Amino acid sequence: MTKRVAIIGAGPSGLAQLRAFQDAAQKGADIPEVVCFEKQTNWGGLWNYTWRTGVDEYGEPVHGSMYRYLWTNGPKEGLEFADYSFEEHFGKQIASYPPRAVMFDYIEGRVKKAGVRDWIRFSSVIRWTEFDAATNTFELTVHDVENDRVYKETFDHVIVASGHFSSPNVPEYPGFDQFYGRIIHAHDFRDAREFEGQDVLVVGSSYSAEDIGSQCWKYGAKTVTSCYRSAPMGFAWPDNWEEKQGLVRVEGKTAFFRDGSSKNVDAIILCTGYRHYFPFLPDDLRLKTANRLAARDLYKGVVYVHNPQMFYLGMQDQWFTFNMFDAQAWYVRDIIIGRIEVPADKAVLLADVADREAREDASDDTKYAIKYQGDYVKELIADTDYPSFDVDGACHAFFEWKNHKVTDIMGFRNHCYKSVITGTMAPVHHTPWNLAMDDSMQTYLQS
Ligand code: FAD
Ligand code: NA7
Repeated sequence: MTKRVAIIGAGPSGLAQLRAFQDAAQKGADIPEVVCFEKQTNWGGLWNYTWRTGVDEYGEPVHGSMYRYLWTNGPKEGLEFADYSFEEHFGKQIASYPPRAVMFDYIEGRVKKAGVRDWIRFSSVIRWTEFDAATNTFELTVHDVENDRVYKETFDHVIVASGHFSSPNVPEYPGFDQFYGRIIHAHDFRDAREFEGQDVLVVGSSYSAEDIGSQCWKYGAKTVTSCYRSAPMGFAWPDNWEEKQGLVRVEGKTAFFRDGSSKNVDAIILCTGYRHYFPFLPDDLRLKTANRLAARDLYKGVVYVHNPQMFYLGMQDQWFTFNMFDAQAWYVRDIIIGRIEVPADKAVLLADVADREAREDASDDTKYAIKYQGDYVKELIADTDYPSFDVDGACHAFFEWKNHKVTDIMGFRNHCYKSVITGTMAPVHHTPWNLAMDDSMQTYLQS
């Protein structure tokens, strides 16, 4: 095959795409030349931890939003690769909420085994992409930042796997410029010990607010105050955690809230989400979507309706992650190698998107949303040779996880679930999450 395919990003989505092509090649299929461009010096995307914030050693915006002591915020049984189980990687079943380093090792294990590292050009930032309608090809402008060399290359397909939890959404509130303390976005949060003994305010009521607040609580913040714009998280928080209505303004060290109350705080952490940000794409190729399950303008959640030679992976809001990226990557691979046909009529593609949006909008119930995304995973894997697995079982693990959080928000990570890939039950972890200060892989994997 003479086609050339560019993948932008070697995080879990881009790596899924590499593994999908490698799997087809291993089974004898004719595959295109695949080149993956990764701006960091290593693979793993957000799971590749960095202490850096702001810009990296080359002056590029730091991609990483993960922090020390991060443990998965959902059970690993919901994200396990169908072709590479945790048991295969670690040689035994492990507890259900692994810390970041353990997850990184697992992600890396599969692609090391596949032998695809040579397909990736590291320290290579995609600066610009252009489509030439005359030749039906894309021209990518690449900056090899290590050698400070800019060059252009041509491809038949572009697969954008650059993630969407990196470029922060940073609101400003009156008085921020005069605040007597530190104000950061979750993207720049690294080590909770920085806030030991402090009164911390987290703004937002989603995953980052919950987990960064919990991290600060675990590592010794004096108090945690969280505040919401739309709806409270509503968990049974510990005594020194108070949930308040929306932030209105700050004055000196005092934060004022919508219900008229106020609180003195030392630091403000904006857990206000992220933006889909593609500075390397022109208007006609750039995805513009909210963070939702039915991402806008993506047929089957992956094919860009305005140019079906271009694909996006992992652009949805996520209950399912790694196994959904796999389902998407196998599907995109099969389009590229001619096993799956994309309808030529753009109206059909748009109708598919509209149907997905309508089905998502039909309910705001959490169980419905989890099942909706599970059904999406099933829909894609039904059309490819990605190993079939018990998606409903994974949904069930998510339902249980949700209940465990309601029962005990600081203890939900002490529960364990059954693998839908190997059928084995995870062991109970040796130390409850709130007491496990050492999150090294060595300590976590001790029986
Ligand atoms: P990313 O992991 O963001 O990878 C994108 C890659 O693209 C990066 O390596 C980046 O350097 C590269 N890139 C970007 N722009 C360019 C460019 N111009 N040129 C070249 N390369 C580029 N998911 C879970 O399943 N469980 C969790 O517990 C969990 N916790 C999370 C905690 C935090 C704080 C965050 C922010 C996310 C979390 N997630 C979690 C979700 C996370 O989005 C996915 O797990 C996963 O990392 C997404 O993979 P991705 O490859 O799509 O994107
Ligand atoms: P999310 O899930 O997109 O949530 C963003 C939160 O920020 C949400 O509660 C928003 O409130 C809130 N928000 C957004 N803008 C504002 C302003 N201007 N003021 C106050 N609050 C605001 O992002 P997360 O970072 O929590 O999670 C992203 C991923 O990281 C997730 O997949 C996890 O795995 C980790 P709203 O409800 O919209 O009113």
